[in-house]
Amino acid sequence: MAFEDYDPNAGSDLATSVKILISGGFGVGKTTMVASISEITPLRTEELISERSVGVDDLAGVEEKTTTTVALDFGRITIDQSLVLYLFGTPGQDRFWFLWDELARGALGAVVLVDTRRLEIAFAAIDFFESRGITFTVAVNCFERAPLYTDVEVRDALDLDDRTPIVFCDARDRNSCKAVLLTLMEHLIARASPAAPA
Ligand SMILES: Nc1nc2c(ncn2[C@@H]2O[C@H](COP(=O)(O)OP(=O)(O)OP(=O)(O)O)[C@@H](O)[C@H]2O)c(=O)[nH]1
Ligand SMILES: [Mg+2]
Repeated sequence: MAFEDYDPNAGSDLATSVKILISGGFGVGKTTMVASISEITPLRTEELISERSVGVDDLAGVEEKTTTTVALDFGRITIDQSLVLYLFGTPGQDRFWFLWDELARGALGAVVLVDTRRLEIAFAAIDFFESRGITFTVAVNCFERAPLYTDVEVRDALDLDDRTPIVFCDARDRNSCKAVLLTLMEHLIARASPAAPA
């Protein structure tokens, strides 16, 4: 269902289900975010990063990482009795890009998680959503050793338009992840309102 068609007072007892993607580059915290926020045990498709990944996966900046998502993460969060979000975490590595089109099918919106130590790996996800007209919010996952930038600096570095919200979060913290999703939902509502610029 398109967001414009969503009517919380449609007279049905059934909640509306909305598909949201949690995306971004390799090792930015996508699986962590889905696990933090999901009210069901999340489905994960993690595989060990093996010696065979050497030269294939770029581990620079995330050397301590031992597993990686090879298909998707899946979780669910109930916003209220009329709205349930289904969360799909994308794989982060280039070699799983072919899955993104399938995962994005029917998605209402997306979160692009970024790590300020490796901002440039966010471009692929941003380009993907911009080119498909999928509304997204950027969430900076604040790793301890990552440089601190203001939202203005992040917007500038990622060449984002003024309307795309940027939020700072800790992917390990449920309330922080909830705030990210609420920002995305508010952005989707603003985009869908008749007064919103095209
Ligand atoms: N310090 C800190 N560590 C984090 C945070 N978020 C995630 N991590 C850690 O960073 C590592 C990468 O997190 P994942 O959630 O696997 O990242 P991902 O984006 O799903 O990775 P891929 O699926 O391989 O692309 C894990 O070891 C997490 O425990 C955070 O906010 N702070
Ligand atoms: Mg993952």
